[in-house]
Amino acid sequence: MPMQMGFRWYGEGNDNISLRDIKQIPGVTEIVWALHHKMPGEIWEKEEIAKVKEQLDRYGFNNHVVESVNVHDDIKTGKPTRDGYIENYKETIRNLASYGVKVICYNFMPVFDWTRTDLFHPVGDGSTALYYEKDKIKDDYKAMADYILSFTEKYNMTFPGWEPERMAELDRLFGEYKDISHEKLWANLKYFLEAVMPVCEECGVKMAIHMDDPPWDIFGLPRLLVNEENIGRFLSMVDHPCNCLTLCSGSLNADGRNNVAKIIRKHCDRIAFAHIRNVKHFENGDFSEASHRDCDGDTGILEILKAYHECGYEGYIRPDHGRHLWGEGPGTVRPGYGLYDRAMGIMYMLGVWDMLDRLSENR
Ligand SMILES: [Mn+2]
Repeated sequence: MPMQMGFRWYGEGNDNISLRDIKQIPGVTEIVWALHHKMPGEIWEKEEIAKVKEQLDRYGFNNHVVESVNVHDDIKTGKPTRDGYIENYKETIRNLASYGVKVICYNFMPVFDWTRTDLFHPVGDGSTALYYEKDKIKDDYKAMADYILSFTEKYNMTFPGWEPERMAELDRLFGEYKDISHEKLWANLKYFLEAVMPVCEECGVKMAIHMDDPPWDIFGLPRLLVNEENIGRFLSMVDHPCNCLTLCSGSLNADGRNNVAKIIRKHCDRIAFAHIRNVKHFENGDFSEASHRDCDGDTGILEILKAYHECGYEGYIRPDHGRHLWGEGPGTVRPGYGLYDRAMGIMYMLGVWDMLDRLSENR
């Protein structure tokens, strides 16, 4: 069985890209989906899951991968109320599994999900891409949240992890994380995983944690999934075959010291879901997202694909963010989730993969 190619889709009425469009991209068998109206901590009900499955079935797509079932902040901060939210999470795992879901992507980042300073930054060829300007992420978290939310209001779209309801409570949230050190966050992550692993095992579901994006502390908030050493710690801390990774090449390589291919070779058996994204670094620490072609960025896409191929990777994979092209921009696409560049990313990956197959057959 080869790797299984997916495409992230925000759902009927919530994404300008249709399943019909996606069907025309060669090689895509998986729709990476979610119930985006759900707040962290809410149970995903069977009827809602069934509805999405029906939509995907019509096009012959699998629903095996969900991204994301977000973890409630009370679990991350270890409040007494966490046990109730963990019970809800278990119920969601059971409900998802009963409709065929096999991998749940999630993250354990405090307060903020992915973070960028410009969502539509000119790349130089007429396209735009997500961009991170290091100097802009210092102490003023409110300015950054306002910037992201200005897109939400202007274009009437919400971004996963940036729900206005949560952002309205930033001061309260920051207060709750005041005493949460790296070690406390590790302990709370362990507590959560040890609680859900028996359900995962019983249902055949893998929990696949996404790397922190970017892979360093921001606004004084601790981040854990940031490098090879911490990934090793995470996997041995809860050494269970259902405790897996969403290895996001772009997130990790935002720190140029991370060698993603090396991490793949070391932990391939625990990677349930692969995100392929290319990042271009600038000398001052800024970075821009780039096309999936190896030479357009610094992530080492060819070496990464070669590592997956050598390991006989049979898990799920998808292009991660792409640039916005050919008329795509604010109001027509979600930042990073246009149609064209991700479709080209898929063709690039499949081209490399097919050739690696051919070369290994002839060996
Ligand atoms: Mn990713």
